[in-house]
Amino acid sequence: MFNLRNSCIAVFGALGLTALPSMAVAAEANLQPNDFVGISFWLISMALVAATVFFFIERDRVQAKWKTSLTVSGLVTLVAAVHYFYMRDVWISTGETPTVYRYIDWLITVPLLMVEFFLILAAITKVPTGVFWRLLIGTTLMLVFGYLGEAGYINVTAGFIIGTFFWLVVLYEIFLGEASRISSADASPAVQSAFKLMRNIVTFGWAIYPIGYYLGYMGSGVDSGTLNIVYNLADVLNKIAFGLIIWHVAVTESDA
Ligand SMILES: *C/C=C(C)/C=C/C=C(C)/C=C/C1=C(C)CCCC1(C)C
Repeated sequence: MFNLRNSCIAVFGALGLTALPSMAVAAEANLQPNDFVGISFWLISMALVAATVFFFIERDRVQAKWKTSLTVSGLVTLVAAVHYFYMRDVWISTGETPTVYRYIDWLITVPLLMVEFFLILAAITKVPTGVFWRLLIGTTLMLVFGYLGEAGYINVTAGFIIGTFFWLVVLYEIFLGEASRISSADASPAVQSAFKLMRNIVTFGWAIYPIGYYLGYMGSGVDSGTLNIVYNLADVLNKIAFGLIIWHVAVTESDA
């Protein structure tokens, strides 16, 4: 049943959120009409706010066992929306790449995205907690080593190689490991197809970030404006579309 109280909390929470950065960052500069990177930050910020409200309101529509998955989707877009406000201000007022905000955002949202694989399986069958921990720890280490390399604490190439190793660890888990076996053996057709779509996103959608790292720090260099636009668009796929796949399977299974 539609729950007015929850919906109001989601909508007013989201509105309050949009006021945050203007209070914290004295943004002297305004968005210029030819600043396409800044415009992409704005667009994606708003899309993330809308997605957050949507996921939280849609929780009311699904069975209890699917609610956690939608909560997590909403938290991912909520955390990303707040970071996008700050990243947008950094870009608009300094023209610099907001790397540290990106990594803080990733450090929270990426493990949460990965845990969604566990959650959609756990909604329909028994899943050992080892799956949860491997997905969570694998993604966290991937990001920590990427950051250490990018920030200069360890060798750039070492950060890339070790980070990529942990990405492969989570890919193994969802393509060949226990999570993948549970999906093919025990999941309903709707959950199986969501699982497959989601792991393709983790393969192809996620590849954009290590490619950006490689080009920016190890290859011939890359224009920071282009890189930010590409990352911003990638986040639409990897955070919003990913959440919509989960929403779709939750609604399908609840109505079945
Ligand atoms: C919403 C944001 C997402 C899904 C970000 C994902 C980021 C990655 C998959 C980053 C991967 C990296 C490596 C595989 C190697 C080391 C450098 C990183 C951290 C860029």
